[in-house]
Amino acid sequence: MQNFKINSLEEYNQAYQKSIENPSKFWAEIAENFLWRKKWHTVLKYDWSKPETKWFIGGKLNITENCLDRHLKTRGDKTAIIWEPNNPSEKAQHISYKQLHSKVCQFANVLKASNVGKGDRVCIYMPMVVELAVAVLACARIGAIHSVVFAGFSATALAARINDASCKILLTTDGVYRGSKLVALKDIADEALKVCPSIEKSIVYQNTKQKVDWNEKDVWWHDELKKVDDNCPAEEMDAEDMLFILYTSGSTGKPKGMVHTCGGYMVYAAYTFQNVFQYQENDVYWCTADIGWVTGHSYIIYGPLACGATTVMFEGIPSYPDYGRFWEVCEKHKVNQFYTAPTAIRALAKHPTTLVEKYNLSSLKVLGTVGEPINEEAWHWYDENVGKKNCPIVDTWWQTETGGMMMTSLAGITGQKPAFATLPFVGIQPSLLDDKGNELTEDAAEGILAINFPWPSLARTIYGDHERYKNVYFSAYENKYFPGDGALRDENGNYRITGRVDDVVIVSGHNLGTAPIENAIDEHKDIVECAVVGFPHDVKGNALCAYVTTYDNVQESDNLIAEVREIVSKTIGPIAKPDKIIFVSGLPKTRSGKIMRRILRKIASNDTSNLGDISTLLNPDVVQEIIENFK
Ligand code: 6R9
Repeated sequence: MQNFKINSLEEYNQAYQKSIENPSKFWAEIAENFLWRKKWHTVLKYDWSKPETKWFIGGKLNITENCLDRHLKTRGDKTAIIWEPNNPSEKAQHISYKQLHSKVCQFANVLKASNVGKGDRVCIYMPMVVELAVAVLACARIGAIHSVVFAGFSATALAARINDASCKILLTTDGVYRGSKLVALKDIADEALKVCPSIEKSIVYQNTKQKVDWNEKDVWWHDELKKVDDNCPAEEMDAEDMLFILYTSGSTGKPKGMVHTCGGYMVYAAYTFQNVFQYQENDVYWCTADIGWVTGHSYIIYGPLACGATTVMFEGIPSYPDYGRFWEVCEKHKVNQFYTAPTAIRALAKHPTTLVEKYNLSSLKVLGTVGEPINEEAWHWYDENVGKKNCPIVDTWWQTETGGMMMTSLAGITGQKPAFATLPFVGIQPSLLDDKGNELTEDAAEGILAINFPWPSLARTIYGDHERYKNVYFSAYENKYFPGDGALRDENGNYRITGRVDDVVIVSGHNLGTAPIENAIDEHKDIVECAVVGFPHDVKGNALCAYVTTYDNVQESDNLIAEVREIVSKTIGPIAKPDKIIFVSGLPKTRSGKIMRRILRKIASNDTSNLGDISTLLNPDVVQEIIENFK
């Protein structure tokens, strides 16, 4: 275990102070806890007018030596990954650090034999099987750059990502089970590869053993493994060499390939993991995200493994075979830290609590959430039913671009406040700005969130488009990173994320963040979740429209509409009362569970001619229904 654990509020305050007063000295001390082939000569150099950020300059390392090799002596037989299958009647797998090391080295040799070397891009389009983690680490082992594409994406989305990075190899599987559904993943990959000339080979892992078409470039994973051994020395990487590309969609335009580098990313992912979750040596940690998202990269693979943790990888979904599955898995593997998304919590809270009570959750010590603002009702449900009011909840605000958690409490160390991400993590210097970019210096304030100083895991560029990187993140305000979120700060310095800045609606001259309004509506006992958007209004400039989903047995009535308006009026003020309240059976969501307000805005504005690409939605069918309901 590294020697950088923060054990008390006082230690957090000291670490924070130090990280602000002398960032280079502070991060150098943290970085000492890792295995470097060669030490850096300069800790940090940055110029955000270019923008350019470099950490641990001159340092040489390989992240897999930090995640695997260095644990072999002390934790060789410790379980690195617990793999829990989609089907609960199948057996879970426990993969030790030794076994994982061997698997990674062997597959790294397969990549090498396939003519993949340092700097080559490898696209990984695989479901949550152990081999996905192996593939990611095998790339890192030889210095190839992995680009994981979520296995729920369409052929068009996959092809666009492969082509953007000119990937040389595709790693995929024959099929995948999602709940009771069997998805022919290779068919989708085949479709994509028709328009991907850079791909030389497609290595197919046999997962479901379903029948597949076979093409010239295809080889079986298991056949390739037979040709190589498991001896593969790690490639020496520069701290600033690329580790991976991960695409994030943003609200408009083509997906951005965020580039993360080896040294800073590793240091920050591990340091946040250790301290936010307060991980202890024999704990079992479970993050329910898919490795296709940044949360899976940083907090299923790299962060936990760099800390020698036991990390659970779940192949299934929260609703299969029923809505008690998460808790069944927590009981089965005696999970200590559990990290999930508000969308999952709200979906689970819709079902009887007997599904939670059925299981023994006494192993749980820490709960976490990420991905969206969590509304207070969901927060309390999580706290009471899952944590039994005995587990601190870490509400972690961060982004694909930031590589690691930015604003969060440290479990049991710093305080918590429902719906607040709370404090900046060590080394993070946030500020709130008004529309003109002036810093709001009062203790309590609300505005646009910006970050004033670099931290080690900031994405260094957008692959192939540095200009866009500059425009999106560093042009809005001079010398500041602009994450695109709004926030408010209470008098104790706790931050609450109020939603994407694009979602701020100006009603009769008042700036209204959508998250607090949604939070108020969600408080109503009949409402499961909601999304609030603005639409043009003759008098007010903009008015608000709330799309709401209700519990199954609830009658949609004028009374309910009045109550919803009243609850907003009471909590936020009459100005925030929605003009329109539309009942829907579901909200359009991205595959990672984020509500697509862009689509809802268009519908509310009666502008449904061009809704953009809705094929990547989790539930595209719901869009037509909402349009119908709106009329
Ligand atoms: C890690 C991840 C980033 C955006 C981010 C913000 C929203 C994430 C949040 C949160 C409020 C939290 N977000 N965590 N909002 N509270 N705890 O989700 O990355 O997929 O890139 O999304 O998600 O709006 O800007 P990514």
